[in-house]
Amino acid sequence: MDHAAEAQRTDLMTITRHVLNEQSKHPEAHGDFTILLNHIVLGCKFVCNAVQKAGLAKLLGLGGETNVQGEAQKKLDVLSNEVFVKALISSGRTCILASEENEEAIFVEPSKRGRYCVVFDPLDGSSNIDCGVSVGTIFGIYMAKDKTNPTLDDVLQSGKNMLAAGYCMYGSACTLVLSTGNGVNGFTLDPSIGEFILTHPDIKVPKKGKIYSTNEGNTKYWDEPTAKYVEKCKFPKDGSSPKSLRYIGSMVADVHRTLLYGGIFLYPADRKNPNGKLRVLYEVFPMSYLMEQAGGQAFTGKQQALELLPKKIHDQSPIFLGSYDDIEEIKSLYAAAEETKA
Ligand code: AFP
Repeated sequence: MDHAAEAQRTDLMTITRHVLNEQSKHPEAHGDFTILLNHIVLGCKFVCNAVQKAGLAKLLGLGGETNVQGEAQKKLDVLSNEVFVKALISSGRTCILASEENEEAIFVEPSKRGRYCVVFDPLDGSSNIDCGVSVGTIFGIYMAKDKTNPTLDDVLQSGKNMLAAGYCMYGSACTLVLSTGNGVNGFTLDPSIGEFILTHPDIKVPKKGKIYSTNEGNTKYWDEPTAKYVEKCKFPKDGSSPKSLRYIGSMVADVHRTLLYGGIFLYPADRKNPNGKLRVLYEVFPMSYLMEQAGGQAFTGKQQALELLPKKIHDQSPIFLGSYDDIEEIKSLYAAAEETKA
């Protein structure tokens, strides 16, 4: 009998236990973050179940409303948003919420307010649901300056001030990846006990990867550094093998693969979208935070992604994130382009 394996099977590190362990390193902590996280986890379990049942429950199809980006909302987007908003408010630990699905930030009523601000995309990649592709929830957590008087500036902070970020991927397994500023850990939902169990401790993104991930259909709109970079991926001049292209079109799934296997995920600026497509608060920041915490980098084409200071809750930004060395390469191409301009 393999006693070590047996011990691991019976000594389960659940996500709550993990966060409580982290909390014990901060004697000043009151457990508020653990309570907040428990409510996020509840939302993830609910959405996971809803995504799996979507076809059966006839939840697929258009919800009849349009979100702030003018995209048709699926019923599951609406449902997921409602679940997260209600779970976050009922935690009693939040004061402002910014969701991809709500045009305006939500200010929690004073009697239910706590110190945290949560930015989130309840169901990212939802245009992929009809064909069963992995989708996910992305979230980031900040602290409000004054919970009794929260202002929009509390969610328009630089990504550097994020206290925690994560995503839950609803795929072949339900996987929650979390960082509270002390590395990145991955938890997989064990449906038999309804708990997220630590399955990917201390995730480190490989220093260099063999995969690039982008919507290459946009090539004709790209700027020169991006075009040059992708050309180098396909026709490397240093004798190395070309990189493989993998693109799902669902950020959580593309970033999850990048985190585990290495490489680069890019959604650059282009002539159609000069500010890129992906949203700073609830796509770019949480994923950049996770990538940096895992030893990788995140760059906008101009600066470190986490240094951005959003002006509006639905601001967009170009993004290049992934393995440290791969991001160094794109950074040097943008630096060279700047030098020729000067
Ligand atoms: P949806 O939520 O509308 O499916 O958009 C997904 C997304 O915001 C992000 O998850 C993808 O990385 C990106 O858009 C894909 O964009 P393209 O379809 O332009 O490649």
